[in-house]
Amino acid sequence: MNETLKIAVQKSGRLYEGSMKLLKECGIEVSNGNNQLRVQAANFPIEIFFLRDDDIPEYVQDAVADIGFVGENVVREKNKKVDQLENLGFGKCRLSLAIPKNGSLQKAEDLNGKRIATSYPVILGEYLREKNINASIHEISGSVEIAPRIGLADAICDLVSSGSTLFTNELKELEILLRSEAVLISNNNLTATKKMILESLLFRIRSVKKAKNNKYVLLNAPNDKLDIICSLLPGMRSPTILPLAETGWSSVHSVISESDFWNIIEKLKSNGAQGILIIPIEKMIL
Ligand code: PRT
Ligand code: ZN
Repeated sequence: MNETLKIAVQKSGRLYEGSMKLLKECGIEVSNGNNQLRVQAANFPIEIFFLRDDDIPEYVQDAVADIGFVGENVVREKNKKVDQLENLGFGKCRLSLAIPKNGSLQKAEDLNGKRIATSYPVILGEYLREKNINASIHEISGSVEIAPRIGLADAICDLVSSGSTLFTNELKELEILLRSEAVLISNNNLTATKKMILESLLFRIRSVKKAKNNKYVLLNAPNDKLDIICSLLPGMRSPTILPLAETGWSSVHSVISESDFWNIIEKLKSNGAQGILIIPIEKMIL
């Protein structure tokens, strides 16, 4: 039988959708209809294992799976011997210290002698040692945010995304310990064939990510403004310029990065560009 790359993905939870969507965008067809534990992709040599996110780093370290999609927060907390190869652009959150909104605690140093509830004792322990803060860590596995209200802890260290959980529990963020998103981790002893499959998968993932970070822009410009407009549009090489039926006007096509988007659009408009169309890019191969 030909070798396949075994990939561990969260079975259900916040990373499931993003992981499956990314594989789909990479052109990998998977059916997980019957809620199977493992499934073979139809058109790419990978086999997907659906697991609890906490177990993924260990399974990848022990070569039960070859690679995995998992939150960087879990990778850091579990501290297994795996290679972290690529940020995946979803599952974004931060691991933060939070304190009661109207309590006596004001700053990190006030946590000396206090109790902090968390599911991340390793990362929190490192932080406290580094800052020379002598607080006790209470490890709990869920609903960390209620710990101060029920008198179990004075502060918490938990994942935050929108901040609404902190808000409804009358807590406020004090400090960010880690910014996290889903990452691709790999066993560090893959066979040559598995490495080749991984390279091919990484190439697809990077093409999808690049496309998401860029937009295709089409606009009309008076010919006497083409120089200035083209200088605002670096593109993949240089912009494409095509004459319009109306004399004295051209159509300009290019690619701009999401981060520059609003800034550039304003400048294009003020330099005479009209009929600007912004189109999402599906894949981008450089
Ligand atoms: O069953 P399994 O063990 O696989 O899942 P799980 O329940 O341990 O994990 P899950 O699905 O909750 O989270 C999986 C991963 O998603 C985490 O390890 C993070 O990498 C990522 N992630 C992104 C988050 C959040 N955002 C997030 N907001 N994980 C958890 N939360 C929780 C947080 O713990 C808190 O309870 O959401 C609440 C805060 O959210 P906001 O929006 O109110 O701030
Ligand atoms: Zn978990």
